[in-house]
Amino acid sequence: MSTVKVKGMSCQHCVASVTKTLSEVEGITDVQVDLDKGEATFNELSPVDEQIIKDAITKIGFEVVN
Ligand SMILES: [Cu+2]
Repeated sequence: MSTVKVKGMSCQHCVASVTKTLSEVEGITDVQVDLDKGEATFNELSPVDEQIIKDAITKIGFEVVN
C-alpha cells in the first residue's frame, strides 16, 4: 500500500472526489481516504508515477504534499 498526504480536503465531498479521481488512475485500486489525517492510501497493481498522482489531485483542486 502507498500513502500520500492530500492538502485541502474539508468534507466528505472532498473525500469522495479524491477517492474517485485516484480510483480512475490506471493501476490504482483499493483507495481509502482519511479526512482527519488528510491522507489517501491505495494499492498499486504496478508502480504508478508519483507525478501522475499529483497531477490528478491538482486537477480537481487539491494538493499532494510530502
Ligand atoms: Cu469538501
